[in-house]
Amino acid sequence: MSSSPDWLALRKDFPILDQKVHGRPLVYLDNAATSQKPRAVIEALVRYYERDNANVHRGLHELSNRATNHFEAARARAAKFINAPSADEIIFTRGTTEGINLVAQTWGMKHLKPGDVILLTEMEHHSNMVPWQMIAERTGARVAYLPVTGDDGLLDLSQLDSLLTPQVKMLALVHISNSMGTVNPVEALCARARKKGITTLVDGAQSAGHLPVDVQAIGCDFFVFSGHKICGPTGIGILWGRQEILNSLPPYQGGGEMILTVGYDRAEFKQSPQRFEAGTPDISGPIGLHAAMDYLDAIGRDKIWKHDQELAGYAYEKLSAFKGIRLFGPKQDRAGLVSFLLQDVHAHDVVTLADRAGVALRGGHHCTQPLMHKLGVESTARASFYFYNTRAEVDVFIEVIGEIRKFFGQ
Ligand code: 7TS
Repeated sequence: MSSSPDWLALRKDFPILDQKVHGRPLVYLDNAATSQKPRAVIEALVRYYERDNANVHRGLHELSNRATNHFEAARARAAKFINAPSADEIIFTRGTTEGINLVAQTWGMKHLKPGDVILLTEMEHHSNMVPWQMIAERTGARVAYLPVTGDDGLLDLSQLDSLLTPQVKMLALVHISNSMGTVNPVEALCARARKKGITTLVDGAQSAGHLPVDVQAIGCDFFVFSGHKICGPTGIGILWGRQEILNSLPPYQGGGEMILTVGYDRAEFKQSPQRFEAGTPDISGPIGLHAAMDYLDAIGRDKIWKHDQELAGYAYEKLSAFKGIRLFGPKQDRAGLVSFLLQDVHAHDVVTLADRAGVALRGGHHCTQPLMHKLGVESTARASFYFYNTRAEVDVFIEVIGEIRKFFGQ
């Protein structure tokens, strides 16, 4: 399929978008926080609960077999979605946050010792920062950061060599920044780390549903993302890790399903993925996520990416024309979001007034508080796009920002 998708027809797959908010047509530009769900995903969830609901992996009856088959088919689909070599390397989590916590607590407890360094970047989301700070505290390791150059939201790669010391054991970094829209050169960074024997984790929360992802091409050791940001349900995410690493790690939580045998004193554990999936999992989540991955790949993530970038580029260009506006993130090659501040107007006021006009934005530190501090701001306003957004919606957004400026006498 080389022709351009019919974006307006696709938009009709999302029932939620067809509504008014405060009397104005909803313009949903908070996709970096969570995406909306197409009918195909909603129907997959309903179908599962209406026909197949049973616990997985333990029943010998028909419904349990069906539920298990759907659940495991979703795992295989997730492997294909990111070109993982094996479905056994796919662990179902609650989301990106849980995936990173799982790696920090299992890999970190096994491999980190006093004096070791976990290298992050200054643009990490709190969920790729706090779990490492916590494990550093417990193991005596230390967290270090690859700096961001400034408002352009780029990594200062000139510092990399001096930061990649022999003490660095883990490089964990974000693929696409949720507050800046930066697309980081993860392949090159993982290759540099790998040469030095450093384990790598890539936070794909903002990338997995927006561009084609190939974990083998990226060359990382772990990759994490959330279902709810890629048209899937909330409460389900994916952690991919290399099989040899996963099977060498201690379990994350103990309980049913993750054991081979249990005695009163000790237990033996299964291999990945069951090793990391104690208890009854979220079953409908993977099934909904399966439908979401099918839906996105039927469109083509290469096309989604182009559409995202076009909308963000257009919005960035229009916003640049406003006098006194401060724009964050790279001028070129940005992902599908724009982060900005109007002169002397708090980001929360922008978001509240935009909401009155039906435009859903996000204002705040975007869970990148240290980066905001570094840039000398408390918060920014952010518009984040997805394939169901249109140029006409960007025009509404720009018009509304213009009205807000007038309201503040600008
Ligand atoms: N990493 C990045 C880069 C993110 O953008 C987010 C969520 C997370 C991790 C955490 O994902 P979760 O699904 O486990 O919560 N980002 C945002 C955001 O930008 N606005 O709300 C949530």
